[in-house]
Amino acid sequence: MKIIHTADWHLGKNIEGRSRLPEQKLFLEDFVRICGEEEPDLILIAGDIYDSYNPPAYAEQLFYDTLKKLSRNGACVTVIIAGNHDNPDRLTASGPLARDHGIIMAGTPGSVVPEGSYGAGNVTESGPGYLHMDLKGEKADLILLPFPSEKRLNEVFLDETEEDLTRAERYEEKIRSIFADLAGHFRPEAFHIIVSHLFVMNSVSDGSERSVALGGSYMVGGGVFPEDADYIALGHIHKPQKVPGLPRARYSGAPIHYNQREINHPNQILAIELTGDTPFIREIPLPVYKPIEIWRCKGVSEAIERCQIHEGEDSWVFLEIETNEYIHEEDIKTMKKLKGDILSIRPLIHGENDTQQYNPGEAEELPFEDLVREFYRRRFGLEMNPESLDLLMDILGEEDK
Ligand SMILES: [Mn+2]
Repeated sequence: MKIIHTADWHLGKNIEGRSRLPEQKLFLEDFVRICGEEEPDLILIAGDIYDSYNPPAYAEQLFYDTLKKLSRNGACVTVIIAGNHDNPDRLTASGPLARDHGIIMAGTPGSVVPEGSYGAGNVTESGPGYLHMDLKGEKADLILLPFPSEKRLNEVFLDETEEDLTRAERYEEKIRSIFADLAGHFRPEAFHIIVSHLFVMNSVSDGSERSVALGGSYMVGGGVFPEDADYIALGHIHKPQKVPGLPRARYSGAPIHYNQREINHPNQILAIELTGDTPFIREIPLPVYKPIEIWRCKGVSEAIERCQIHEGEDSWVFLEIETNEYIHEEDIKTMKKLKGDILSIRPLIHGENDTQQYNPGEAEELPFEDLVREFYRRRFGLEMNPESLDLLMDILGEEDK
């Protein structure tokens, strides 16, 4: 059985208010082409299809158009789960119409995929969180766990764990027991596949999902997964990676660099051949459709010169200028006229921006409020206004309750 695994498309996502749609279109064209060449039996999209609960109409249109092409008239089954950025109900609303194209969707933990035919696939049995499928003479048993926020889990699965555990421990315990229970439905003669969108410990975070650990779910250890899974397709972390100690679990990573912290990641999708023994996993590289660059210049004239040299090049630029004075509006206009895709121009006042470099361990120790203030200072070169900070702390406090 041949599988293609991808995740974290974030369709509709912008950068500093500028659309990434042209890049997303290029990726989807490549994805359709690669899947046409590879001819997988199964495509797994492990969450964060869209970037927001209310994706723009063009993003939805792009998604549906892509799904239709991927199905090769139903020859390939595509399985989609919701990530934390997706609206589960909205994502799966088209489910009944999508069935003929071999598309299976799960929005929330515990969703039941109706039995019946999905293109070339036939779901012969299903229940909350799992399904059995016949697919071109082979059998595949799937466990689908869309983004398991604490809230979504509590709505579906009852909590019977011990009182003396911390919330994070209780959460991990719950995830472990969900997988263990669902693995009880694995048939010995079938391939065992898990698709989920969550943060597994020891994964190297890229920064962009850090807030999620604060806003509704926690990291879990790799031990939460059942041992007899043949492949575990994960989404949520944008840097492609293996989960330490779990050779069969992978994050495919995002197909596009979505912020400055992601620019050194490779972009790729994964092709997996399941044969009954160890899965054979192949990384299929994707091009960087439009690179994000950080230019640090010594003074305004150097910055203008650099804009001239790179005039007309297709890249996003964060421009940092070392200076002791105010950057004049005229100079900013000149730079932006030369290089249209400058996302921000940030003055680096001498001696102020190189202070306070935390080691990762140190930063973990600091109160969240201090980290936010420091982040804001570094990002914008300004103090965060106290009202905004209070509001943020209030919102996070409510989340805790
Ligand atoms: Mn995510």
